[in-house]
Amino acid sequence: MASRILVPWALPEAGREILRKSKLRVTYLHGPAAELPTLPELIDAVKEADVVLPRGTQPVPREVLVANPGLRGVANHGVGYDSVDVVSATELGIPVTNTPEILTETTADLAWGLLIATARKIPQTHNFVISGKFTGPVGHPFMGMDISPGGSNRPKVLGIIGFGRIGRAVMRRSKGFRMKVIAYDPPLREMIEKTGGVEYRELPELLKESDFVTLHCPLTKETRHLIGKSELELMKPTAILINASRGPVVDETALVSVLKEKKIFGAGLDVYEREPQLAPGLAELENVVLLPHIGSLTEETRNQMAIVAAKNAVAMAKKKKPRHLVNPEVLTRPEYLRKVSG
Ligand code: 8YV
Repeated sequence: MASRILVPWALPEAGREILRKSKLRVTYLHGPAAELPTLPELIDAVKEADVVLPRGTQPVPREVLVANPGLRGVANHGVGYDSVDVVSATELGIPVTNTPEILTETTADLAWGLLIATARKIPQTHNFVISGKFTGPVGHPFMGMDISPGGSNRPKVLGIIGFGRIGRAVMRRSKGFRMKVIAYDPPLREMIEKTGGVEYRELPELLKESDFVTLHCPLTKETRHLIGKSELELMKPTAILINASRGPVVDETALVSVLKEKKIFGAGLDVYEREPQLAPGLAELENVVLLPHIGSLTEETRNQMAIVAAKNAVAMAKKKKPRHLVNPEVLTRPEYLRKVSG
């Protein structure tokens, strides 16, 4: 009997084509307007699947993983996999894959777009013009912040938290703005110190020194609320925070109060602590730019992510070792070996 792949969302056509060509049995589970299934619906559907291909950020908790003892793969459509209970998956002998590298440059572009839009109040001034209020020269409250050395000829300091592929891609883009780059990422300290054009800083020093702080770390128990009230209060009153990583890295309620009190200049967010809900008061602030998690949202990138996730799913459905395993230790677990030997 052909293996079964469950896709609990509206996977782009490029991915569907890979699944069609695999001749495996594929079930799509989502609403007419691409609404995601509820957790109970997902748990029910997984009972009839060998592999599940969730959308990035779509929760795959332990309840889903234990619903089918025969489940032998989770192929995540996304580089971040905090939405999947990987510890339980490994324990249950279930390999988990992601889609790295493809979206690195696309997400770094978006982080820069968010940084420039926040520093120069682009959405606010756009709304001002389209509302018919532009009747002559403008000044406060649209006064922006320089990213390049600007009038003071002082190089601005870019503080990168998380120096993985996307963090490094953000650094590459800073060259054009002649910025001084500092970075914080304890596991990658040695690499940072060996990398030209960037200096290592401990977190408090980075927060005090930076004109722009940009987050590019995965969401883990170490990075949850890495940026809370005390960290935000170390930042300069002229500083800007950018988050295109994961919402819970920042204590969003603390951020709202710091922004309300104008203790920092502004924030640009693409992700939220209780996504898609926003912390109370965030949407009312004038010193923020808020995007709906579009970091990787380009045609080319999402199609390529769909292709890679589909290929990972097909490999695991065919009991082959997939690329982009995030829990390679699963390959030696008896629970996994039992599933793929049968
Ligand atoms: C989402 C992302 O996964 O890759 C990630 O980690 O956050 C995004 O690309 C995206 O929403 C795709 O489903």
